[in-house]
Amino acid sequence: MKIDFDAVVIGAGFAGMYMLHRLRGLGFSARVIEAGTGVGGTWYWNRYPGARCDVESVQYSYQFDPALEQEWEWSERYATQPEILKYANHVADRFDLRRDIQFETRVTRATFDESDKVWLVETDRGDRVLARFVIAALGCLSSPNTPRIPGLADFEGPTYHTGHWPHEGVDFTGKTVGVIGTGSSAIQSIPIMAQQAEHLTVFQRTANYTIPAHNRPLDPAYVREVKANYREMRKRAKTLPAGIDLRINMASAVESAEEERRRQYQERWDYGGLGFMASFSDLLLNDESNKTAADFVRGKIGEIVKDPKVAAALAPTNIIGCKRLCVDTGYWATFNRPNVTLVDIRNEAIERITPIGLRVKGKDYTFDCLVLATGFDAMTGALLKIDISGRNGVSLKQKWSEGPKTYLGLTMAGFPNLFAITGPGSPSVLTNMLPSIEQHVDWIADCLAAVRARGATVIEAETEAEEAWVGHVGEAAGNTLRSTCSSWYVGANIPGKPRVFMPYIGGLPAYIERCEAVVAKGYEGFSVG
Ligand code: N01
Repeated sequence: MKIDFDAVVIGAGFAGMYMLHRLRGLGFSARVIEAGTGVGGTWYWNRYPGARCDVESVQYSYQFDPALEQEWEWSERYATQPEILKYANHVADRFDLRRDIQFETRVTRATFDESDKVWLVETDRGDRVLARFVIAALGCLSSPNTPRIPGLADFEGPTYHTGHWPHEGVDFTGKTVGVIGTGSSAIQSIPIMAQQAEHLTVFQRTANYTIPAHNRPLDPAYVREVKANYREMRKRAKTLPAGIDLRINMASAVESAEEERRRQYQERWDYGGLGFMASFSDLLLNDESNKTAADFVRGKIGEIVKDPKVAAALAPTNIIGCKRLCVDTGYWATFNRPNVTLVDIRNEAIERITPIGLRVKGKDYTFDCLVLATGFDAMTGALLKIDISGRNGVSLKQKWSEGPKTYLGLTMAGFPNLFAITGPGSPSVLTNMLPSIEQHVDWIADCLAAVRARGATVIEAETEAEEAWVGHVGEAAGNTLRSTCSSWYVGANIPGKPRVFMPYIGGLPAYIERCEAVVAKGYEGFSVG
């Protein structure tokens, strides 16, 4: 049977772009299929006001090419979405990637043909492409969650989802705006929308923790220093659990004196960013320790927000860091503005969206525009949107009906030659995504080369190896407080989704070691034929 490509890669975000580059380098023919009109993935779609990366720009970048690393100049501590998208486009141009990317095309179905050991990939444009390997580079947070609130279609004004923002931007000047959600996307965009809108009403189901970003232009001397030491910095990052240097303090919060706790928290609050959770090593292991950090942030909210009732409603009650911590610029202070209203809906769901607003607790609110900052069907949503069938016609949907099952977060038993970059069961969203993406891409590229070198055409995870990995992922999750709340990590934001802690929480170094050991043992846990 004649195949069209050695590999089809789905998605042209940072994962798909680097995958294409590696495949080409190994002499494999490849086609990337991308739904958008351009590269960039997350940074192509999430164009809401204030969108930024909460990992510092010098760390949130590719490391596979030292020249690229040296030539690119980031302008701020935390890069904006437009700057990251510019970087993605620069990479696409520099490595001449576009000629193998088919844009504005969505993969709708992928079917494994057992007799010929090939995948038939079909698209919404009617393409039928035969490929030996399929690599899903779909992103972990790329399938927007539009909540099933009655009446949503009846709203007469424009509705915007933060994860699918209009390319031309939105000007809220003179408009009244309702925002549903208070996750990272809302926390980044609310301060900016509030500056534009005549009035902004925020509907908050769960109060959230956020730490100031203290964003600033990058000091050229600091950039020079980073560039001079990039190799060592990257190498060291791989030895840290999240793949980022968050300056982990190995002391325990409960065992430290009150004064020392305050000093640590204040220092990290003043420094800004995700490193707040690294103030002590047991914040996600011990309820009491966690409470000391949560109390500190609650205290800050009380200091910043002038109306005590609003401050109380904004104060989160759950475990800090259980849901992903947010990083903001002026979020709490925004609620001091006369044109911003907080509506606490923790005890009652939104009854319905009306043509001119929404109704909750029997009360009607009106606005011109509705913003859904309601997140994503994380980690599995984008893969399950594609109708994927493996051996014996079993669909991925069937296989994952009780939650995702993978071997190393990379492969699935029963789905030969199919790979997922940063799939469920890998550290992915608990780490700096760029190095995690590169590690997966390199692993897959080396794997394909090894299969070819053996004169084989098929590689497939064994069921026992997969079961053992799924067990290990679950066990690791059970050891932390992170799996204890209703977050998207456990699929709790999507009604009916099986409740399983999806990412691997054992840390990047242990994970990398395991992936390398599998290779060293001749692809242990895989059958190659
Ligand atoms: O989505 P979210 P997000 N009625 O799921 C609420 C990454 N990210 O887009 O918490 C009322 O966090 C929901 O309420 P609840 C980052 O990893 C990164 O903000 O489920 N409310 C919640 O408040 C992040 O964690 C950056 O009770 C409803 C909100 O909507 C992830 O993306 C920037 C509702 C959704 O929050 C997702 O963030 C932005 C309903 N029916 C995002 N349904 C960086 O800086 C949902 N909600 C890199």
